[in-house]
Amino acid sequence: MKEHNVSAYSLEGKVVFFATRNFHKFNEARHVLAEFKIATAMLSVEAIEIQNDSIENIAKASATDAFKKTGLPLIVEDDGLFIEALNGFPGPYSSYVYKTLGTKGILKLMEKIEKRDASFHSVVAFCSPKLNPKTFHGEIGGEITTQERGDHGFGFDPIFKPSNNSYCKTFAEMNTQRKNKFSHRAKALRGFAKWYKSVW
Ligand code: ITT
Repeated sequence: MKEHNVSAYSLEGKVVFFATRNFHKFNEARHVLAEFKIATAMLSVEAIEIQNDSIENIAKASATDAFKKTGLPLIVEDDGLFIEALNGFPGPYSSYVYKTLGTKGILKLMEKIEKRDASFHSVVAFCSPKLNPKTFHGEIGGEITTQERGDHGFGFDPIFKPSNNSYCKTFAEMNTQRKNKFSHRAKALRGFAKWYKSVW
């Protein structure tokens, strides 16, 4: 599917509000949800991001806060990059670490480390007047490369290579459609979409 083909008009009238300030996340999500004939609307709301060891708790708190601020049923999606050799760091602190150390800082931390296994985790939290936040998980294993590769995507994409792609590419060397075949976010969103279509 071409990016510009995803339009609310071609879908079946189901619209999901996605509270995020990250356009890349929204763009990936709208393609995944379109597979289920669900349109996605980006709500650029500043939702609270609590400090917590669990990205599930962070996603639930953000979804509840965004729902209180907007009154709309919505999803929030929170992610973490977990690097095995660093005992799961940055994990729930990925956002802060990206802003402070960035991809170059992570590569520096890993300079002498040979075992480079890592995983990306995603939690989608749905909040509505009818139920407490409901969550859906997605995960992809891979490794941290030794240098940045690729111009697509965002965040840690240039240094993360998912393990189950025969192309040996980083996420930043893939377009949105290919990344959506593997990604933590796409997996969590597909779980959400199946549930959403069955109950709404
Ligand atoms: P929100 O407004 O939705 O909270 P965010 O950019 O703060 O967007 P997260 O807290 O969910 O995003 O993500 C934590 C960090 O991990 C953040 O720095 C992202 O850039 C990075 N990240 C998340 N998903 C990623 C992905 O698919 N590829 C690369 N980096 C990602």
